[in-house]
Amino acid sequence: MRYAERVAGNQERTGDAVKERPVVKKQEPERFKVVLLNDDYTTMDFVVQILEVVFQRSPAEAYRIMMHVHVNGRGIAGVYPWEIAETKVQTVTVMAREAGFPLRAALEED
Ligand code: TYC
Repeated sequence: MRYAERVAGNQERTGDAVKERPVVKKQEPERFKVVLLNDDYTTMDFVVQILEVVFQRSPAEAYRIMMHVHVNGRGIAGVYPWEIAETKVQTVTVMAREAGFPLRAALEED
C-alpha cells in the first residue's frame, strides 16, 4: 500500500481539518503456565487445598489436576500474566514449606 493511502486510511476527516488517529496496537500480556511437580511426600489433600485456595479451582477440578500430577509427574495449575504467575509460584512454595512439604511449582512460557 502506498504511503498516502496508508495515512489517509488512518485519518478522520473533520470538515477541512484532518485529525490523525494514532495507530493503537493492543499488546496482549505474555502468559505463563504454573506447573505443579509431583513428589513422594506432599499429601494429596494438601495439593488439592493449594489448587483450591491459590488457583481458585473447584474441589472436583483440584482433585483431577492433583491426580494428573501424581500420575504424570507434572501438570498445569493455571495460566497467568507474568507477575501473577510468579506470585502464585512463590505462594505455593511458602505455603508448602510452612506445612513441611517439598511441593514445587515452576513457570513455563505458554
Ligand atoms: N505423589 C503424592 C503422594 O502420593 C501426591 C502429590 C500430588 C504430590 C501432586 C505433589 O504436585 C503433587 N502423596
